[in-house]
Amino acid sequence: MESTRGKLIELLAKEEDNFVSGQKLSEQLDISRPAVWKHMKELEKDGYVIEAAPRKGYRIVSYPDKVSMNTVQWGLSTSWLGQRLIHKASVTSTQLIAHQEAQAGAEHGTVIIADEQTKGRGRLNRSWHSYKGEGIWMSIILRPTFEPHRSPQITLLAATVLAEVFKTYVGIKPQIKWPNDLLTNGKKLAGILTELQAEEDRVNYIVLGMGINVNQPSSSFPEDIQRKASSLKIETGESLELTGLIKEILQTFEKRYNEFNEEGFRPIKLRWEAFGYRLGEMVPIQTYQKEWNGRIMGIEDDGALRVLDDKGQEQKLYSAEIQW
Ligand code: BT5
Repeated sequence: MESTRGKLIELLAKEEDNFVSGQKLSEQLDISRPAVWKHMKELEKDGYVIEAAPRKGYRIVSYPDKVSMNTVQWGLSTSWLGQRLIHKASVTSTQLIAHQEAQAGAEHGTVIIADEQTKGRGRLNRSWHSYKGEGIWMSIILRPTFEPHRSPQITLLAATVLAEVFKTYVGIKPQIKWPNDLLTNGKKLAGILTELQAEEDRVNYIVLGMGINVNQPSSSFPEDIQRKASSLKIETGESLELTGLIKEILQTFEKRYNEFNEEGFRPIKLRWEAFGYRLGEMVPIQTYQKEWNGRIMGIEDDGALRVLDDKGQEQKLYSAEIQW
């Protein structure tokens, strides 16, 4: 974050519990001391608690637990993802805003986040419950240079990123149900929706939506999904700070997306398989034409699901609705 305010937060954050003098801040930021003071008042409005001590200077006592463009961008160590970030209190769907922004020319890596969605959507026009302030409802605009047929790999990439963050940052090991669900103990923690705007041989843009249940108690979920949905709080017993988690997801996503560009799908495939749900098990599969039983073997180098049917024949599934 290159703004004066961003630099100010970084200077204060570097010192942690120590005070930074108004003089030093004014010199380093090349602004007057009254201007420094004005910035502090603005930070307080965003939820930062600042201590100002005569002759010592300023320090940050606590960071806001409020998602905003500033609180997410502060300290975000990405180089392209989230450099432009739009935060809204309430929207119909972040996917919709992302499409509008992309059509108006928004750059690769633009992120749209909302506290609440009134018409959050899943695949096939299903709805996605997006409770105010209890989860991460976020869409990322990507402008990849690969061919359109590779875009389903983005869903798998996003799923492995969430799995990795849940494991290392939150401390729970989730499972990925192909292609877009993150589960724990069979319950859905997060879902991914990848929408594509493409011509025959060229992707105009991708809108990658992620819905992550973070701080809901189970009573938050409506009855129809209460048995099949969970949140990180339900799993860990603790509330999580949304901004920290958003940053971690964006940073990990950028790293893995860069790796995907340089090395292709293989590293994602290996990571995906480490989290694969019911790998090696026989499960009922419903494709458009028929219902059958198959053994989930893993994914192919192009992201298709590899399944052995009951005759031992290998099948590749690309877009089937799988019930298990
Ligand atoms: C998905 O669809 O899992 C994709 C969800 C993507 C949501 C994000 S939020 C940000 C962005 N903006 C949007 O409007 N959407 C994206 P699908 O696999 O079709 O699953 C939908 C099904 O999950 C529903 O039919 C319900 O059964 C269930 N469901 C709905 N809300 C849920 C929730 N909060 N937690 C768990 N399950 C839910």
